[in-house]
Amino acid sequence: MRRPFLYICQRTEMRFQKLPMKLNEQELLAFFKRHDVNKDNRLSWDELKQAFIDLGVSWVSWTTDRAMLQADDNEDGYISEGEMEKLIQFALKCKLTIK
Ligand SMILES: [Ca+2]
Ligand SMILES: [Ca+2]
Repeated sequence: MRRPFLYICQRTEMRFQKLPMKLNEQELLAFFKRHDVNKDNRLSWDELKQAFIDLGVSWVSWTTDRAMLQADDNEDGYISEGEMEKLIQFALKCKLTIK
């Protein structure tokens, strides 16, 4: 079951208020692309998790699960380039990048 987007953000917001970074959309896109370590142009669960670790997210596995649910449209377990926009919106809406 997918939960409504806003519900997830409300739940996560509190936990991410102290993050040290503030990135805009383009910086986030570049940031996530840098975490495609095997260069297959998509982010696996582990690659995404590492990205959140580097962002300073404290509930990393939880956040990675939620991000996957939101962004992985075709449910293949990877965030492809076409799905990254949703991933970025998730990060921005949940204030993952704001101090
Ligand atoms: Ca990859
Ligand atoms: Ca996918």
